[in-house]
Amino acid sequence: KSKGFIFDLDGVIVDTAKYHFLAWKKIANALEIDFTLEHNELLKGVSRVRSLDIILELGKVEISQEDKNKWLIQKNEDYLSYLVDMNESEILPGVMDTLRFLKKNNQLIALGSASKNARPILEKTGTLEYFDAIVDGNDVVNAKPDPEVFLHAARLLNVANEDSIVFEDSVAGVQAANTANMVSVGIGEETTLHEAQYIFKDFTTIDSNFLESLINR
Ligand code: G16
Ligand code: MG
Repeated sequence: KSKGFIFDLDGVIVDTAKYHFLAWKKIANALEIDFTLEHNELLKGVSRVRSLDIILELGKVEISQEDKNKWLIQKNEDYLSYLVDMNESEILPGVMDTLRFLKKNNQLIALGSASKNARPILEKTGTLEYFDAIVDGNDVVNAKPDPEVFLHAARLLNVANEDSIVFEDSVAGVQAANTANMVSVGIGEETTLHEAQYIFKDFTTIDSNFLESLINR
C-alpha cells in the first residue's frame, strides 16, 4: 500500500525562502526594524499576515490595519517580482531525484504549503505534474504550526496520518507534522530543526534506502 509523501514548498522544493527574506527585509528596513537571517527563521512556513505581525512585534512597532494591508500588498508584489523569471533551475538539489523515485515506486505525493503563490511556482518549475494533491495557503484557515494543511493533504491522498511523511524546512512545519502524527523529516540545520524525527541537510543526502525504509515502515 502506498504512503503519502507531503512536501513543503518554500525551502524544500524551491529556494524561494531567500526571496521571502529579501522582500520582508525591505519592509522591515522601511519601518526601521532590525531584521536578520535569524529573525527570518521565525517567518518560515508562517502565513503572510502572521509574518508581518512577527516583524512588527520584533520591532515593537504598532501600525494601523490599513497600513498593514498596504505593506502586505507591497510584500507580495516585491516577492512576485523575484519569481518572474523562475524556472526549473530554482529546484533545490536532489528534489527531482526524490520525486521521480517516489513516483516510480507508486507512492502518493502532495504539496503542503502555507504559500498563496504555490501553484504558479510549481508550474514555472515544471513540477506540477508530480503532485497527486495540492494544499496551499488558499485552502486552509489555520497556518502552521497548526496541522490543518497536512491533515487536509493526507485526506486528499486518502492515506492515514500515520502513513504520511512530511518534508519541511521550518520549525513551525515540523511541529505541524508532529502534531498530525506524521513522520517529520526536517530539511536543513540540525540546530534549528531538532524537533524533526529525521534531519537531512538537503535532498542530496537522502538516499533510496532511506526512502524505501519510509515506504516499507
Ligand atoms: C511559505 C514560506 C513563508 C511565507 C508563506 C506564505 O510557506 O515559508 O515564509 O510567508 O509561505 O507565502 P505567500 O506570501 O507566498 O502566500 P511554505 O509552507 O511553502 O514554506
Ligand atoms: Mg518552507
